[in-house]
Amino acid sequence: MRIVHFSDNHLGKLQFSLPEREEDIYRGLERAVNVALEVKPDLVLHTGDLFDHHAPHPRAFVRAVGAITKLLDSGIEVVMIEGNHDVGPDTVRGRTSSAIINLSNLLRQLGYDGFHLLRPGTSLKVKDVTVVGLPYTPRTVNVADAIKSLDKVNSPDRVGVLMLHQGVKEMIAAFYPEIELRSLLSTRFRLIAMGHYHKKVVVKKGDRVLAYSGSTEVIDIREANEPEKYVLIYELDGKEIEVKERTLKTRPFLKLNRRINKIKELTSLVEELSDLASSFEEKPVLILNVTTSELSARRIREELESVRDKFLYVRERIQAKIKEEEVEMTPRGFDLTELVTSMIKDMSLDNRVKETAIKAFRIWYLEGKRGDDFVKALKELWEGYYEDKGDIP
Ligand SMILES: [Mn+2]
Repeated sequence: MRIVHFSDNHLGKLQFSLPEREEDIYRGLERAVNVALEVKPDLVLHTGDLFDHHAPHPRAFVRAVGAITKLLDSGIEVVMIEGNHDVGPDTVRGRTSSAIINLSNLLRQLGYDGFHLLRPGTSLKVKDVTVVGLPYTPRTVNVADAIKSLDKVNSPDRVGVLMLHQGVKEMIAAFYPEIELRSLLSTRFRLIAMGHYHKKVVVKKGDRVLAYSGSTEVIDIREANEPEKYVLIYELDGKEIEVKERTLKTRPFLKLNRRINKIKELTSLVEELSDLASSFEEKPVLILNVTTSELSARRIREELESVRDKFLYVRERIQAKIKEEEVEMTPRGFDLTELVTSMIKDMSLDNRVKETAIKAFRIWYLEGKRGDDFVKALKELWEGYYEDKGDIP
């Protein structure tokens, strides 16, 4: 029994507002599908966030259908769960809409029966394996209990496989986890395939495997630190589950942190960037952080102009060092978080509103999220609130 696992393609994301990045992201899914076609598994597990939005652009939908039907046409069963990006509020109808439900309906209308969307209460049996899954479940719901009730389908003569789109505390860093590793280990699942976290993590505990395959392209700029992407392959025939991996080709991402004070250093940085860029087949994305105490940000930007064309996209952060006397702007012992929190608490607002405002402030100030990251974190906050009101079908 062979299983291929991939996740978090985020189709339809127009990263940096670049059509090239939209295309790269489609290719992430297509490359993962090609790996599956090559290794011929009995089953493909997709652990959510196939789409970046619950109402994806038709282009994203068409590409998804094209890729998934390639698998189905070659007799490979596809099992999927919904990630947090695949579902969202349908404000007109006052309920949650799911791009995966729409995909599933379309595939059924086209006559495919090898596509399975798993939700609590449904399971799939293939050979000696039973697969169950949970759609993304926010922290406002007891995720551990939901998993415990899925565990009931497990029988000793079959291999139990669980699919999740959640954060697991001990497996991921700097993310909002909904569950702890021990609550997964207290179940009888032999294989727990996960999505949500965009980096690959494989944990073996005795004869069981817990794994995040990661995303298939760099979706968030924070992934630029480790831009390698994978498809995981599980061989279930022996006593132990054997885990193999295949690296996916992705757009090169370069991240450089430099301290530049002299013009000479600036010129050699530009030369270095030029050499780096031409060492790749495809134009890379460059994330450049420059600190300077001598040069102006404008001077640095002017110099960078000559290499900008060699990259698909350059995101530069130029930080001029603040002089000593400017640093002590806030008196010692002053705690901005405390001040803002008590200000909000004093306001005559609904407690829920106050709580949300405090959380939003903390995301901005303590977690330091900005731009898209900040909007995404706010969205998650808001989705949690929305789901808590019981609007999930
Ligand atoms: Mn994701």
